[in-house]
Amino acid sequence: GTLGVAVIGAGRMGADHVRRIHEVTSGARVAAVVDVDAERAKAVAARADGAPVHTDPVAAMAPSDVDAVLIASPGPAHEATLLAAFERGLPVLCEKPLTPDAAAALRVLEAERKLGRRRVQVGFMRRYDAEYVKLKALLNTGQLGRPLMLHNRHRNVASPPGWTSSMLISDSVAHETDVARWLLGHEITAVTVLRPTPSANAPDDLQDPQFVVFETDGGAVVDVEIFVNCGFGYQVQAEIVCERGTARLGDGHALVTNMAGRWGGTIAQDYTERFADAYDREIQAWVDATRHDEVTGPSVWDGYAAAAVCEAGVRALEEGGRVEVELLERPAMYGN
Ligand code: ISE
Repeated sequence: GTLGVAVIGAGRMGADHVRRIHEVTSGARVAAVVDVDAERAKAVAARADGAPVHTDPVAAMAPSDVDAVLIASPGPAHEATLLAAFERGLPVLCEKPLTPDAAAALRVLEAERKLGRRRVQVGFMRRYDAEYVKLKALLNTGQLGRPLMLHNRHRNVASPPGWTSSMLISDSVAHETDVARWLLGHEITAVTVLRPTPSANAPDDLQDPQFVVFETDGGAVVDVEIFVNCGFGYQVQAEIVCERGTARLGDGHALVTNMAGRWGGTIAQDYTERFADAYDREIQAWVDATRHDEVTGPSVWDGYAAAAVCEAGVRALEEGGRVEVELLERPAMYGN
């Protein structure tokens, strides 16, 4: 039968996934919608044939028609929900960040290791974006030669209320930690953060933009411009520089128009738009694998590595200078 998914968290991402599972994904149905705000959960569930609503994730996992859990609550709530899902033997898709810090990620990793098998796919959706997939495939052919540098630009229109300077790293640059590790096949060993004078359009006291530099164990250097109040659009761009050539994505000139003496295109305004196809493929891949009792995609190890890099990044932001990343040895269960 179809996979009954309890969606935990009915905020922007949770609501989008409920819509997706209901309308786009095949082989899955929304079995529950959970939010601390019951009204919000109800409103979102109404768009999925009025799926059952809960305020407690653990209660939502109990019914026998719940086969899997999609966690889209705020990062600090992930750990408890993950551990509860493990106890019930339920497979999980967990939105990024897996956890806010490396110590919590390690606890999740230890708990999954005790199960003796992977149960979690982490929501690093860029790995499912058509352009990133093509770039990864090109790198795998070896035609470009050895990667030397990866330049990234990551821009949001505006930061949500209450956004802090460290969240630019732990919430936004988290994506580039994963992209860099995945594209290069390296671990990140050190982080440095430079701080341009903040934009006048950023909220008071927010260090925005930031310029983040990673060093990797394969000798590559990665830079990330993170700018979350750029005002004009949602942009994610990357250029990899290799020994025999370069490749670049995210220029977004899929549709070019000519009108009134100008040529141009449009810029997406947020991630649910820019990465809509990636999210569709990500959730479909998770549902397909889960129905075959398999787990694919970004792992708890990847979530842990991202958390460790981001933690070093936040220290580099706050204290200045270069901060090294301390990673455990990768357990065999997570491949190499
Ligand atoms: C948000 O949580 C995301 O995951 C988006 O992809 C990212 O662009 C944004 O900066 C984050 O806040």
